[in-house]
Amino acid sequence: MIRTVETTPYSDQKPGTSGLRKKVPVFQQANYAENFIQSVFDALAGFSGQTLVIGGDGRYYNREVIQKAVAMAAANGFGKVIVGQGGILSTPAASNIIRKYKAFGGLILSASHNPGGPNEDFGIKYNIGNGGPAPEKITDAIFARSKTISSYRIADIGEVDLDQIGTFEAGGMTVEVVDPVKDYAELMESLFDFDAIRALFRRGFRMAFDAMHAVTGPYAKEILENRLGAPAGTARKCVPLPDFGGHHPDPNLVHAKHLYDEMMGADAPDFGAASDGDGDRNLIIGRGIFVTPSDSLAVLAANAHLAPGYKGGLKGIARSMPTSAAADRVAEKLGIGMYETPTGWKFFGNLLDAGMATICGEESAGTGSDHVREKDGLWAVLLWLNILAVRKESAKEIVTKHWQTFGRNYYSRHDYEEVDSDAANRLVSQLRERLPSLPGTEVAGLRIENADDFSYRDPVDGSVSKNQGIRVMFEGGSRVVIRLSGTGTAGATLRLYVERYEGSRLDLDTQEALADLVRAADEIAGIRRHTGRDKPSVIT
Ligand code: G16
Repeated sequence: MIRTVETTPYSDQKPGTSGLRKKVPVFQQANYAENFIQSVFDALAGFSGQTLVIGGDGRYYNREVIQKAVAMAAANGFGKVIVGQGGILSTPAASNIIRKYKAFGGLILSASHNPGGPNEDFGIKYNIGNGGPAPEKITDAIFARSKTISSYRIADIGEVDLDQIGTFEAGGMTVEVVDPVKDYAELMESLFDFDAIRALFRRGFRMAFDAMHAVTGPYAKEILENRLGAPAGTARKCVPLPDFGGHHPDPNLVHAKHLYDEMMGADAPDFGAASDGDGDRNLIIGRGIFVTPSDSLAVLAANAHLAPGYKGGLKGIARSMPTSAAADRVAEKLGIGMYETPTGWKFFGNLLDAGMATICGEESAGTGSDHVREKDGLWAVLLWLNILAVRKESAKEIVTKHWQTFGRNYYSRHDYEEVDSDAANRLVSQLRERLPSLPGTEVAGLRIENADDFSYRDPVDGSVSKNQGIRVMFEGGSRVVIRLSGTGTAGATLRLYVERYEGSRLDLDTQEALADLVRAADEIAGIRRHTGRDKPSVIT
């Protein structure tokens, strides 16, 4: 039986950089998740009888919302849902399944790298038929609908069994529960030289992969240990837990510090990596060297042809604006297109669909390619492994040679988390007003060449996205970028991105190399004055 349930709108269901993210108690309010899911369906057209993919990262409240989503999909006329066993699908695996089985779209339940648990974060994101995050025109329509919604439709189908792989009928709709790993593992085998990587492990290569008790665990175990022959124990913390073991599943130098320390230690493995809550981010640490996501993008782009899936070369490279320009130098050398987009993987979708870019990356630990339409943590790790297996050099040697060829973009991001939202907005609006007066002036001994608020015109569909981050460019190619995060769930997170290019001085300490730029940023934007903080909460 299909029920139409009356509801009243919530005013705060505006999707951020990557879907709707809120604390679990917010999602647990009466009809909160239902309102948002119905708003998604109402913003779409033409899905009657079509397939919807549903899966999540296993965090607290995942199973409950999946049950609601399945029952609502049935009531709204979908012909079939494909659900990952146990409600599990990593974000890149969901993207792959949407594409492979030509689904209409998918609901991905995740708050990515944010913590999980009864009082932590939850999220819902809609992906379109190309497998990628819905573009702004759809997320705007979802938000508009959420403000006027008065009812939702749900089928009385009871609790469906998500734990058995198989196909059954529920509410007039087909439900297929699938192995979350199989299709994804096959895709990886089609892209990378598994024989070469197997031989690498046979030569005694040691690796530490930290799944952070998040969704990548089962994928890493199957691919690294079962298919590639890495010794048991290579993949660690592989059981996804609803609270990620009480930690932030954020693969950065703060939340994966234990891995960093191990990789810098005397008996370090050859290669260390980690991924986040929903499996789309990656952390790469070679023995004795942390590889920034921006550098990783550049190294992967320069060496991708060594993997079978990319042996024909790249069509182009895309990066988000705050990501360092290291990849730009690779694109220039390869003579291919380079695209600079706003923060948010959704902005890469059109470039990938149009065949203008093959590899994309972001400073926020995201790298991926045209194999899916999401960033992909394990994909990045496997491409690194493929390159290490072919070049037979260490990660440190590969990165050092890369800098010797292209120069080095010293890069760091300083985050001020849970800042008072009014103070953060005031900082940004005052800085925006000052922009026209900045060029030609000198701050902290540095001369400002240009300053603007980044605006992007999508070269494929012509859509324009304004106010995507304030850039202050200095003479000599250094720059600072300031923007507010679109993924936090408490207060505002102010991000300061700092970058300096050096052609030949390649072994400076990163924070020392950037210190004058950090001072300049504070002088220009009044970060300490506005936030009341004397230092960032996280430096990556
Ligand atoms: C999401 C987006 C990324 C973005 C990141 C940080 O990643 O998909 O494109 O770079 O958030 O965004 P912000 O700076 O606005 O917080 P994820 O892994 O959280 O889905």
